[in-house]
Amino acid sequence: MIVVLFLIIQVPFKHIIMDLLGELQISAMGHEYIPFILDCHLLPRGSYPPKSHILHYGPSVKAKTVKPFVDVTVRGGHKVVLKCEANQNGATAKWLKNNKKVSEIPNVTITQNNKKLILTIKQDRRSDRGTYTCEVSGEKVMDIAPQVISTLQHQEVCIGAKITLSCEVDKSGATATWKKDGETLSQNERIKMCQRDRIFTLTIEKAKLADGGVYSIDCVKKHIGSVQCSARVTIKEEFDKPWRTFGGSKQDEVQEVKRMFEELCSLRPKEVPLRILVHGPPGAGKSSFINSIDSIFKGFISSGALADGIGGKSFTTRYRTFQFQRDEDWMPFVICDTKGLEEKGGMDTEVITKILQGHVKDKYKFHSDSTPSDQDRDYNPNPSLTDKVHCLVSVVPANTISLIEDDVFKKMRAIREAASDMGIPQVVIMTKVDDVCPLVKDDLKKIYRSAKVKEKIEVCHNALGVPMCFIYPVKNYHEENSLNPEVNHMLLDAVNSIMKLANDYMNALLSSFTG
Ligand SMILES: Nc1nc2c(ncn2[C@@H]2O[C@H](COP(=O)(O)OP(=O)(O)OP(=O)(O)O)[C@@H](O)[C@H]2O)c(=O)[nH]1
Ligand SMILES: [Mg+2]
Repeated sequence: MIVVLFLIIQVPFKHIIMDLLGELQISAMGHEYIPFILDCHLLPRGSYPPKSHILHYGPSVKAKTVKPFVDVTVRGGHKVVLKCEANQNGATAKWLKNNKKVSEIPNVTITQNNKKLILTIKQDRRSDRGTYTCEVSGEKVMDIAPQVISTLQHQEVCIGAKITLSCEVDKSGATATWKKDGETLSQNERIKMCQRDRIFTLTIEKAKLADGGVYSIDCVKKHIGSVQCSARVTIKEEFDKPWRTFGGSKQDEVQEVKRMFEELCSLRPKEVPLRILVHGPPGAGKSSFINSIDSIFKGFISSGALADGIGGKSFTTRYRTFQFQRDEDWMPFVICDTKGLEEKGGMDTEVITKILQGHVKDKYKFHSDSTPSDQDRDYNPNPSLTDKVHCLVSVVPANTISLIEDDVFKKMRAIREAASDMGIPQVVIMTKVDDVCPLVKDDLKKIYRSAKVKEKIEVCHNALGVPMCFIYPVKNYHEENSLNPEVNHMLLDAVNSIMKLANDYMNALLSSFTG
């Protein structure tokens, strides 16, 4: 390949004549005390210096110690001679190429004749490309800002993975400031910044959705100048591996759903029925959850527990108990529906506590200003073991979880406390996951790969204090008109876990009676 030696002199009053056919001539105008930079690039014929080689100027240092280079004419493949002159005999000169001592480069010789300082490149080779600087008596003729030689790269990172951004500049002694979306970053447990000579690295462990954005670095060489570069980091909302696996073995979906359903039907508690209570904010999907379980038993979309799409006040106004049937057999468990917890005031906590204790009969009509008492015909003064609740299920909508009033969460925590005092196990059903993550809406199998869903589960865990492992994301049947194995899979996974906990609690109650 034919190469052309480019010599660019960034000096005011200098005049450059270039012959792109392989010849370059530089003529000095004879100004003796003008500061200058000599930047020498050896490039393939016809190409131009890349943009990053454009020089930035820092403040000039005393130049009167040196005369400018004299005129130079260079032909491709020929020798290059760079000359300058000190203002006194015996001045010591240090030649640098890309900030490295030139003496380390075999192709180059340096000579000094009294005030004259000469650098000779024997033959122009690709490796001679670079920036040459002359320092006289420890004073640089001119220094230039650092240049980026390896820039930050745009990247797409899976949530939870490590983000690494690196950049290299051509000069030692620079310091860096990292920014994200224009805000200066500081180090913490997850974010580390390090520098190895000219290489700057930023690492962020366990990437979160909020880590996505534009990262930039500003490399500064004090009193000289600076250079910046930036890159966009995109966080993929899908984990590489699911963060939780569905219960059961990893068979074919339809087979697995059958197996889970059989497991549910084979439940044989020592006392029946096991009683499950759902509670939560209005419109959370409590009734839809019960309908969805009923649909799995019936084999078609059912609507025994009336659900409603108009928000605000609770659509369910009565305490209702639902039992499920498979062919001729009634299942040994019931799920009880309640009205949504009021945002302000009301007797919700007291009423639900009475339900937990087994004092409230089926079809009790909720009143916001009273609790069931032994005067009421729907009051059960002597609840049996099976009238009591054996598992409390809090239903929370994933799509509006952050909009739920604090007072509602307070009530839910108070109800959980009452249940805990009685030793009742607790589970959270997080509904409407399809509304929160398009990934899941398109493919329900991605439920445990979705970063959004995991984030909502964490919010729920923090708001209610229920361990993450007892929070089940589900999608209820709400718009479909036929069953779907993936919806059933999620629902059965949750229901099987609820029934195991309830059965376990029933066994504990029985052994405390007998023991
Ligand atoms: N997208 C989506 N919508 C749901 C889901 N579950 C329920 N819905 C819808 O949410 C709305 C409220 O559902 P309900 O089951 O009536 O909620 P609820 O908790 O019983 O409400 P109240 O009885 O009023 O306290 C209805 O329009 C349902 O169709 C779900 O998993 N995904
Ligand atoms: Mg309801």
